[in-house]
Amino acid sequence: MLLYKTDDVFLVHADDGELYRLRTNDWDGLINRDDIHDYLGAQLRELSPVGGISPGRIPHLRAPISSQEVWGAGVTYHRSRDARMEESEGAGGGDFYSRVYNAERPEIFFKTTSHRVVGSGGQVRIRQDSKWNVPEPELTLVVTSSGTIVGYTIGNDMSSRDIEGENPLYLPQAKTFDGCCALGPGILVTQEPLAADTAIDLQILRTGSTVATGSTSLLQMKRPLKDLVDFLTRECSFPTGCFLLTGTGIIPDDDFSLATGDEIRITIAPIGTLVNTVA
Ligand code: DO4
Ligand code: MG
Repeated sequence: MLLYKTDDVFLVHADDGELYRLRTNDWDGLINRDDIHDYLGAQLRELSPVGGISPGRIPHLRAPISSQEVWGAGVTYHRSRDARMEESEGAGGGDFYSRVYNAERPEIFFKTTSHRVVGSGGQVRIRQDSKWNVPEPELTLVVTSSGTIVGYTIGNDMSSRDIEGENPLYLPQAKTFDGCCALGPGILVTQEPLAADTAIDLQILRTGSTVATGSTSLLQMKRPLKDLVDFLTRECSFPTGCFLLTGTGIIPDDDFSLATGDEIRITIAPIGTLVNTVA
């Protein structure tokens, strides 16, 4: 089932195709439940479907986050390793990426708190002091405070490639700035792992025309999702759970940079499409 946060209510698009309005208004409490799947199932049995709203056009949709931090895993796909080795070659940083790709310990970095996150339909930003900016379309895990993966959403880890490439120590500036992350449209709550061949697709439109596309699948990911979560939660506690972006396998060609007004569409079919424009 798919869980959506809106300005005033939380909605569930259930497997019967209907939308239901939850009675709770505690998002933190809800998405931090290890038993959220069963809890929602029990709630739905007591609720009546909401009429008049199409699941594909939910009004006042918000990012599915409240007080959680967003973290990122990096260099989890070949494509990401290669692109970053190239962009940082001049700075002597190339070797770090192949080393982390092959190491037991993954790259994990703090991305942002929720106030820099937008939902589907919101505006992401590019840094004004950067000339080379890309979206990073990433499967994103919803992790509870016990370290359990209870759901999946779509994330866009907006990144400044020239700042990252100039010096690996500039990573926090390349990754964290206002409007640096989008999450949504909702959370897929499931007890089943996602299919191994789940596809991630990117499309970028400029004044209505497609200017970049890309596709990958979870088969291309180097590390099991559980390993990423285990490293993240080893020495960090998350009182209300957290989100973990799992890395990008799609990087547009080197001559591409985002521009104001671009529309970024990221699709992971079981979850939906995350749509954002660049402010
Ligand atoms: O080390 C740079 C960032 C890696 C990243 O964000 C990714 O691979 O998705
Ligand atoms: Mg990334």
